[in-house]
Order: sequence, then structure tokens, then C-alpha cells
Amino acid sequence: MTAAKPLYVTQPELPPLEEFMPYLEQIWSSRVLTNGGPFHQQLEAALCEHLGVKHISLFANATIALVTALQSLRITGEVITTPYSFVATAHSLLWNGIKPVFADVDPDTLNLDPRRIEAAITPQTTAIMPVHCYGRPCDVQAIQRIADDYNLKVIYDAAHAFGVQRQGESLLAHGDLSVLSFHATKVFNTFEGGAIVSPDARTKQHIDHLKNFGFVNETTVVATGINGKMSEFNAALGLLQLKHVGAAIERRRVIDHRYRELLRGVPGLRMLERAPDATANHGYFPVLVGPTFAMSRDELYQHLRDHGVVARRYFYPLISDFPMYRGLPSANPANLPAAREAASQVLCLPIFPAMQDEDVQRVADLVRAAGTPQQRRAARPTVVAP
Ligand code: T4K
Repeated sequence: MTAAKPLYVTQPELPPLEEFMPYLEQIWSSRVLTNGGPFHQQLEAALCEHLGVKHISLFANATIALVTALQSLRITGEVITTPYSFVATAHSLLWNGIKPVFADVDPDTLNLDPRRIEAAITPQTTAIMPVHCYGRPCDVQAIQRIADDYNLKVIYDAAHAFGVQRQGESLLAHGDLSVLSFHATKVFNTFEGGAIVSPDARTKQHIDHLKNFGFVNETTVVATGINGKMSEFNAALGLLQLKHVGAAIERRRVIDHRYRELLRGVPGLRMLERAPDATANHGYFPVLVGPTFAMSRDELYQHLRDHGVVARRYFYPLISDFPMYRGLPSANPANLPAAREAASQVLCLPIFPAMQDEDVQRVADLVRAAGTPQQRRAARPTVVAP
């Protein structure tokens, strides 16, 4: 029986509207809408405190933050990155005239495999851009060792890694810079938004100039900066969201735990292991639909949709398969077998704080039933060609 209201992969968290009204009243009365106003300053400070980092620069979104992060470190030539991510990761390189070099992922973590990074280094390599995919930490120590050995910069795409702690410290402290996304679909959202975490005040100041067209004062422009600023509206919302994010992550944890219980032992279905030495924010619940599952991944995707559950194939297709990347030598499928296999098997199931226990049960029941061979014929939907 198809539910009347579809269940999407996520649903953004919002605070009670009445809690936001005083912030709006303040914006309306001060007429300070953007350009580093009071809410912007307060949110930077509050996020430093919350995340346990020293310097943060807010942005309009993570894509502009990635572009700016690369610009701030004057990265050129080739950058080694993962094909198993959202397309913005590699797009930020092309926006800077940098050649992406794709390296394969570790099949267990779906993060860049350090051995493959090392093998992809050439005299043109200047940096590594790994992604903490689904918020699971990359092998930050191995990556730093490679960066030190070959004198490379490391810019983490930490779009999924809000609040993740590794060995008791913020994951965002690793690398030269880390970039967060506060998009509507993320664990912590400001409608649209993002941030760069810097290791020192000088770097932050340079990034702050770059996100404001390169202005350092009223009359001096020191670089070809961009408009990457976060507005007061988004910053005010962020301040309020921060009060609720702990409870939201806790609810996600409960849902994650329940899915794991309900889906354990389904033949051919793999759930990603959690990192043993890190906390999780449960932004995504990916499952890998292997060849021994009773349906293909795409059949399961369609089957769920037919029953009102809109799961998503994050990350399929691989970035390296998009037209602007597929001609690169490193985009050759033979170079990326683990990423290719994951992209062909992954399905991210709905997970968001407002998801009800019955919904978790319903999704798990659908997946479980679809994975049982006898059920497969009975459950097979009448697929209408698009
Ligand atoms: N790096 C990584 C690793 C990333 O994952 C991302 C973004 C970035 C960089 C860039 O960050 P930003 O520049 O966006 O800050 C979504 C998001 O648009 C994107 O931010 C995110 N990654 C990516 C993984 O997912 P879509 O095209 O799947 O979004 P959409 O609109 O289909 O939304 C998914 C579901 O969420 C919808 O079915 C319903 C629900 N939804 C979505 C929105 C936007 C809502 O209920 N309300 C909403 O307002 O890309």
C-alpha cells in the first residue's frame, strides 16, 4: 500500500517559527542584512565553541567555500580527489583551473585510499582534496604523512562531517583547511550555508577578504575575491539551529541504531561499519545492495519509490563519469574499481530527526521483504517506462 505522503531521503530540521521571530524583528529594526553583521559574528563564535575549532569563516554555501579554500592556498596544477562524492567537490577544482586526478576509495570506508593517493602523485600535484564521506573520517594520519612527504596541501571537503570528533578532537582540525556545508539537507542547516575552518587567524583573515570580493578596506582590493558571504538571515537561523542540533543528532543516532537492528542479516545487504575511534552525526544511512540481494540496487530503488519511499543513490553516477571529467585519464573505470562498485550498489535510506519509528520500520520491512527471493516476485511493481 503506497503511503499518501512520500518519505524522502531527508527532511530539513527547522526550529519552532516563534523562536525565530525575535531574530527577524532584530534584523528588520537594525536593517543590517549582510556583510558581517552581528548574527554573522555571533554564529562564527558559537560554531567555534560548538565544534571545538579556533577559526571559522561563514559562507553562502559549501561550493563557494571550496572554491575559495583552493584560491586562498593558491592551489594550481593537479589535485588528487575522490570520484565518490557530490559533484561540487570536483567542480571547485575546475572553477580554479585545476586538473582533478581521481584516485580510488577504500571499499570498507568509501573514503580515499591513501595508497591510491600516493600512486597518483605526479610532479604537478600540489594538493589532496579528500571527502569525509557520510561523515566517516578519512584516514587523516596517513593522508597527512603523504602530504608531509610530498609537500602537498590538504583541503578536506567536510560537507558531511558537522560535529564529528575523532579521538576526542574535532575532525575539522586536520588538514590545512576543512569545508563544511550547512545546506538544507545537512545535519546542521542554515537553509543554504557553509564554512571554512582555518588553523590560524591570518589564514582566516585572508579567507574573509576573499569571500568579500578581495576587499581589505573601503578602497583596497588585494585579490580576485568572490561574493561568498552568509547573510544575517542565515546566520540568525544558524544560531537558533545550534540550540537544537544536539537533540537532532541524538534522534538520528536512535534511527541509525534501529535500522541496523532491523536490517541485520538481510542476505546481500551491507551496512557501512562505524569508525571505531570517532563519533558519528548520522547524516546518511547508506546500504550497499550486493549481487546476492534478491533485487538489483536500481530495482530496489524503484520498488521503494513505488511504495512512497524516495531513497537516493548518493553517490551515483561517479563524478568521473560526468561529461566534463570522463575524458581525464584518471577517470578510466579501470582506475576506480572500488568506487565504481560502491556507486552501483549504494542506496541512502531516509534518515532525519522527524522520522517516526513506524516509518523506520516500514522502510526496513520493505527492504527486508524485497531481499527475500519469494517476496521478490510478489513485490515486483508494474514499472511504467518514463
Ligand atoms: N561536498 C559534498 C560532499 C556534498 O555532499 C555537498 C552537497 C557539497 C560539497 C556542496 O555543498 P553546498 O554547496 O550544497 O552547501 C543535495 C544537496 O543539494 C547538496 O547540498 C548535497 N551535498 C547533496 C548530497 O544532496 P540533491 O540534488 O540530492 O538535493 P534534493 O533537492 O534532491 O534534496 C534531497 C531531498 O531532501 C529531497 O528529495 C527532499 C528533501 N529536501 C530538500 C531540500 C533542498 C527538503 O525536504 N527540503 C529542501 O529544501 O543534492
